[in-house]
Amino acid sequence: STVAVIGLGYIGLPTAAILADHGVTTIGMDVSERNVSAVNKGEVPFVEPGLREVLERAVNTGTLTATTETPVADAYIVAVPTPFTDTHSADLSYIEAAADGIAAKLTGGELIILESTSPPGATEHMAARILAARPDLATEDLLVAHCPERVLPGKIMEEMITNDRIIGGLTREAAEAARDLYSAFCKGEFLLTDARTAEMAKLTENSFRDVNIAFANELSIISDRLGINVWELIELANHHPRVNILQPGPGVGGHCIAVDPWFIVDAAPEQANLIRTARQTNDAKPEWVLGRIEQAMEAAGDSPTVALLGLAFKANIDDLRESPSLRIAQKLAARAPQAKILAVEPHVDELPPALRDFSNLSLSALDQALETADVIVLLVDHDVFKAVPSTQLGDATIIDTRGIWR
Ligand code: SAJ
Repeated sequence: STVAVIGLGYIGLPTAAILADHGVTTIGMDVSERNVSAVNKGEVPFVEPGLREVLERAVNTGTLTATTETPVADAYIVAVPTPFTDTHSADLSYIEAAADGIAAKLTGGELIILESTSPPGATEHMAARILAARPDLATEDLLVAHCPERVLPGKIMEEMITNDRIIGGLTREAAEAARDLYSAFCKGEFLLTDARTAEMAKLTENSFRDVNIAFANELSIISDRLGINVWELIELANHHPRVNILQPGPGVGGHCIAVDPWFIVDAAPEQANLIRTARQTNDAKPEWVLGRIEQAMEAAGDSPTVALLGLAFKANIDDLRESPSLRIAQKLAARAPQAKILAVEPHVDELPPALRDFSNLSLSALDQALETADVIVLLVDHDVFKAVPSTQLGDATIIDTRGIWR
């Protein structure tokens, strides 16, 4: 039997590669011609440790091929983006486009799995859209399930195999069929439920983390005001057997935790108060950091040199999506034309589009930035930054938003 994976991004590509590497005939589909030809050559268009080896193997043995057309298959895994709109509601247009492509290929009896993070009701919506396009098929002709992906970027190849999987079927039969598909490679536990609960479970996990990071971020602002070292504070409190506070930072980034809680807020706006406030707290953190940087710059004189260490949304990856560090760099460059801003991001070769138009900002090597900066701002806890000895920081003013140099 053949599995088609629709969308070859951060989730779809590893899923397709791992499936194929476990002997399943897999066809990857993506609208991007460039992605498809890269994949067919065994090349990974983004950084994810361990993916390249598995992809190469799958392509070389011929179990994985990629195409820009939705293929005929026995099972479909939809792993397309679900971004949010300006009003913080989910944009389902990519899911709808995938559904339309799949609908045209069905003969009846296929399994269709939605993996994309989705607001409650999206799986039902996808099934209804397919059936509307194919009035010749009956509801019982399709097996539809929602199996949210919960792997951690940077550890995807490991977690995709070891994580437990939530499997929400529109019917019990659909859930069981999805479980059988994932058992080709997944060693975790399979947790069968209905589609709506599965959708909400995924959103809940990321909201849990967002709320807890918001708590840490609020503590860091309170501690700053009270003259307390927040890192020491949290370390001490975490010695309590039932306390486990997360780490403050410059804000929350990525395409998941900074987005998913809004889907809950959008689905229940009157009730989701804590979840909304956490989102706002984390979204406000970059502005607070900017305030600290501006203070330090003022103290450093008329045309200070500022080193910004890290642009990615978290440690040891090259992903800049929704990155608070990127936002801080962009705002600082716009607001401080008199300053010389050196952005250090060892995981990228060139400035991202958002930073290209500023004459006062350039990409810099780490050593050079540390040598010349009056103000050093640590934004991402990359290992290369952790390894910097304190002697190399000289007498610059240090703003360490991740607490790695305390
Ligand atoms: N962050 C902090 N303090 C912390 C932890 C994280 O400020 O103590 C920040 C990070 O720097 C980053 C953001 O939060 O900007 C998110 O990073 P993350 O490592 O917490 O999570 P993601 O976005 O890489 O992946 C999350 C994971 N979800 C959970 O841990 C509940 C992952 O398992 C999901 O698969 C992924 O979202 C997803 O795709 O939904």
